[in-house]
Amino acid sequence: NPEENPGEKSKAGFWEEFDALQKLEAKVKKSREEGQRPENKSKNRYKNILPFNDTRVVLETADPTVVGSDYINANYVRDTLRPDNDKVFIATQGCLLTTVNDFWQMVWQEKTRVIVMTTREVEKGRNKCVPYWPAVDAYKEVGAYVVTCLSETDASDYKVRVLEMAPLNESKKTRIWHYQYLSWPDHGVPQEPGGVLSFLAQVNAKQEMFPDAGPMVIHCSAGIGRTGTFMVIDMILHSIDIQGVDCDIDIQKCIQMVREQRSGMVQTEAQYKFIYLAVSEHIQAFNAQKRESLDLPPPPRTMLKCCCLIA
Ligand code: PTR
Ligand code: PTR
Repeated sequence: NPEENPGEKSKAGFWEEFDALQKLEAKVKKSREEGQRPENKSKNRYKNILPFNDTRVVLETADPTVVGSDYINANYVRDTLRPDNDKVFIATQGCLLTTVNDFWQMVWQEKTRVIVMTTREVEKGRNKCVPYWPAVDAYKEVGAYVVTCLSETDASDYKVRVLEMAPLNESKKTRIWHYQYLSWPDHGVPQEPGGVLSFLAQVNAKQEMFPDAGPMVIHCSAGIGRTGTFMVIDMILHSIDIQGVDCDIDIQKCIQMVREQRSGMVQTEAQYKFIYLAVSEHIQAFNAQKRESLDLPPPPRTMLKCCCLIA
């Protein structure tokens, strides 16, 4: 609806749209066979959060004699609504002790250079993800690889770690950037989207420094709630940056498309609303920047309101 203003969308509006998505999701029937294998049970953090088979990441170093050894709870996710967006993500759960080596195998084979972690290791006294990286200046052997932490820097809402990864028996090595967002409140959403938007800008700037890099890996605890929220925001922002604010922005459709690749992406109505707020704020910033480059005066307040219309 072109008259809709996300900032003013009624509570019922968000609830209805999110509820419609939940009903559609219940109808998706796709195989999760690999995740359901008894051999892979210990590799799933939550027994009800399993990857679809058709988009799952298959580990290349699997032992063909060991059933399930090519399995990790991770899916490729891309914006299939926009063929011009060739960015591929991997969405995955927070590592368990049993999956740390598999996680690093995935990072190596996929040529990932940027890892985004949107959870703390422990929240409300519950383990959300084991620390799969070493402390600063230390190293950690992870299966066939060794990972060293070269540095750790604190930013306002996040930490950045520069890691170096090398196969144990080869001299080649790769740097990997680990961005951990720390300001996501337990069981909630941030009050305003500014922190997440500037975090995403940093993460994307790093990813773009490596044109040959593989998919960015994003994870939280289950790899669906916060991970889905970050991915959907990123996809929509990318569309706006390429096509301008007149492009067709449909948050509900975008979530549905992403859920066809990993189920349950965007878990709560609050996360759904947060995506609206983030997109709205980005549109305002985008328009302000455009006006500045055209040397136009700032718009009057009513105009700003129009600028955040979602078509
Ligand atoms: N289905 C869960 C619930 O309703 O509690 C979804 C959920 C789970 C939402 C955990 C948030 C959760 O918190 P966190 O993202 O901090 O793990
Ligand atoms: N069994 C958990 C639940 O439904 O509450 C699974 C779960 C846990 C789902 C965390 C989502 C969660 O949030 P996130 O994907 O953001 O880690």
